Amino acid sequence: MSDTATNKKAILDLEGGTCTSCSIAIEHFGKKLKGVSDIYVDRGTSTIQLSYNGDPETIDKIVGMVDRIGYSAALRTTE
Ligand SMILES: [Cu+2]
Repeated sequence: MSDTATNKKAILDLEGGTCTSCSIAIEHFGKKLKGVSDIYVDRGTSTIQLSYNGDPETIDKIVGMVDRIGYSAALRTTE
């Protein structure tokens, strides 16, 4: 899956979905997405901490996945 040399990080603001089962679902489905090397829901700050391949499309997939679960995520920062 991840044969990418670059590993970038992004933080997304998460609206809702911060209870234990939702954050587990987001992490579970997020890890299956191509280009994602690590995903972690920080319930304290209502953010998604993402390590990925740097492709904006990967961010879109995360946002879409969160949306399908019934919550919303928006990109805050990338580095
Ligand atoms: Cu929940």
